[in-house]
Amino acid sequence: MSTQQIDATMVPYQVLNEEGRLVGPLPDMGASAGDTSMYFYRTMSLARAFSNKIIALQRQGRATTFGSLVGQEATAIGLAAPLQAQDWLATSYREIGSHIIKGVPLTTLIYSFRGFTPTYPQGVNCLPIQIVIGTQMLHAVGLAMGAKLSGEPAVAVGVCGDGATSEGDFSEALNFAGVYKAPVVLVVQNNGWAISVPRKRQSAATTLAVRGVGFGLPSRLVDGNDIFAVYAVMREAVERARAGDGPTLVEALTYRIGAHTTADDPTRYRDEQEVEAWRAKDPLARLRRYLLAEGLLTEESDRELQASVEEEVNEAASEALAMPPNAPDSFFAWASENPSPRLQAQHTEMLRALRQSQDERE
Ligand SMILES: Cc1ncc(C[n+]2csc(CCOP(=O)(O)OP(=O)(O)O)c2C)c(N)n1
Ligand SMILES: [Mg+2]
Repeated sequence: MSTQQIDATMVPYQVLNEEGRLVGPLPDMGASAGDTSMYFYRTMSLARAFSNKIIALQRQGRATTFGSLVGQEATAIGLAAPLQAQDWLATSYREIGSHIIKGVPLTTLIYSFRGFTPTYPQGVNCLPIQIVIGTQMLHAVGLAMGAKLSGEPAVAVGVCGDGATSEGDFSEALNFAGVYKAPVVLVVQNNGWAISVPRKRQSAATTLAVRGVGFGLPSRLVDGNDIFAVYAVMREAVERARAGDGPTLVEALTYRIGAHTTADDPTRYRDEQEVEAWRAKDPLARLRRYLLAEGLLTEESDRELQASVEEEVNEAASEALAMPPNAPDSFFAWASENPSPRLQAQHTEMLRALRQSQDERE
């Protein structure tokens, strides 16, 4: 590894600084950089409105436990924006914004947070969120290896948190990706905490990005609250993978402003001062300042945009709340095309238990 390659894992890449001023070149965002910047801003706003809505529904007893997305919108949107339709996405629960970008309807997402098995549309190539910490990194590498074997020009992106990097699955994913030169980008959303465990307890390595070097992977550290930087680094990594040049590890430095989930009280383990310092680096406020200065947004058009985003989320929520619950055993349909005898036995047992509890209620 050259000194330059090590530097890329130590110094976070930044394009838009905390005051919303450009400190690096804007990435190539297609025909209109202005339109794309506004698209990023709207989708980031949508992800925040989505998070606030589900937390409100949870408080009313109408949604399940939910992990706040607030503060991490630039990473979630920036990591998915360079993907094409045939590319695969395998994420955890903190990347709902990435699923929105990939084309999963809001209604489907909200339905899943009512506790029902969602039906992701065929062709969006996005796996449902993974709660078992770290496993989706192996799924992403597997999808990438499959695409390579079948000669499809598809890239896979796997995303996990800082805590997940201590799971064996994370190291195995990096190892397989490197050895098989899989067309995959592995992203770590380092938001400082794994519930109450701080980042420094996950690894003695100076950064998580530098861990990729030991697996022979080009690795990048990026300011995860800077949408342009995340997009630039991801675009380069995705295109490298598509060109047959292999995997990349990306660590995005961000922060979870809210609670881990609706079942968590972060005041018990972290300092309010730390939260305040990160609030000043808010990814949405930063982009907003830039857009206002560029004349792409005004106070009035922003108010309209925020109102339209809220309306979109509210409409999707009304629709999702009116949908009938799917059968409790519906997830068996997704487990395997040819269920094993053991899986069939589990299905039969579940149907029996459901009938029994139904009889007991009557
Ligand atoms: C294999 C496994 N072990 C433990 C848990 C319980 N758990 C849920 S979230 C979490 C912390 C994950 O932290 P991190 O990877 O940093 O993601 P973040 O929540 O910060 O986005 C843990 C330990 C789990 N879901 N899966
Ligand atoms: Mg974390």
